[in-house]
Amino acid sequence: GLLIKLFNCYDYNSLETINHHMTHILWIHQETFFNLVSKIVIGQSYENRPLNVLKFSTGANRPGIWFDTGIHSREWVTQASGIWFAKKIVTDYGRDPVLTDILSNYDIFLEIVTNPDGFAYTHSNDRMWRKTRKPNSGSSCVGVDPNRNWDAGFGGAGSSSNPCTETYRGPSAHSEPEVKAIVDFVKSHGKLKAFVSIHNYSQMLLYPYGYTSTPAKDQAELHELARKAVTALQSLYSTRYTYGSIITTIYQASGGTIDWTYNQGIKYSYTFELRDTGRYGFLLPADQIVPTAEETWLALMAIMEHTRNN
Ligand code: ING
Ligand code: ZN
Repeated sequence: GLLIKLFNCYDYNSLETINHHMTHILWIHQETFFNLVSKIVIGQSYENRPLNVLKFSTGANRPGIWFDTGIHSREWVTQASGIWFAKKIVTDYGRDPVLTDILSNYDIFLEIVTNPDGFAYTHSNDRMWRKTRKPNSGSSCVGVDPNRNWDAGFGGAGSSSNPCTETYRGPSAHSEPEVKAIVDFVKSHGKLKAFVSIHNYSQMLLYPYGYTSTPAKDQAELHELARKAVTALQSLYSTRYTYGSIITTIYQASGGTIDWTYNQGIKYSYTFELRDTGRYGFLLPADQIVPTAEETWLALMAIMEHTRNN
């Protein structure tokens, strides 16, 4: 029936259905655990959609852990996993001692549809749309790559000045409202300790840097934690991940999200590339959503545990 359709995690959902999921999570869990989860709006997209962030919190003035999914709109398994993570958090709080302890010390922020204009467009017009939907002056091509738009090596190699390419960096750093909203949030929060930005596909766990081959000063620790996280992920369904810095593991990319957050002082800055390695790519079958989310959660827990212990 309708309810089963509305709240079915096992399929890819429209923006409206994802918003229904979020409302449902808010209703149920505000009754059960008063105030565990709330919704904050950190800004508006170019097409004036709210930029919604779920906040999981059990006390005031806590440091924070950030997760985002769907900054590239066509990466549908990420938004779908984001919904699963939200349900997992509200289900496991008070039951899983490790998550409960993390939530006794940290707030968790989760932006599920980080590029809502692009996401709506992947449903209405072009399943393979990656960028934002802001027009570019002097060009008939639309959109900016929101993972090349950050003020970290902005304009360098591994990004494009051509608005008609998939890696167009935009006219200036933080030109995209979807990016600027996160920048403002990170700065005003001031106490984020981990920042994880989730993409697909390639089965990789990446840490800074992407714009330079100079190693991050915490490279040894980031590498060891990546190894632990990938080991945890692999323990469930034997999914193999590679890991390392962005530039040495995937390719050089300038203006990326986690290079900026790392330079802001958020040591545990990571990017995931979820399933698969290219057989289905962005068109990952829906029956892989739950296993992908489940295994990824184990890696996220490893990152959160390490953050709590350090
Ligand atoms: N891959 C990422 C991209 O934006 C990446 C790889 C990750 C680049 C982190 C820079 C920083 O190209 C996908 N699939 O989007
Ligand atoms: Zn991506």
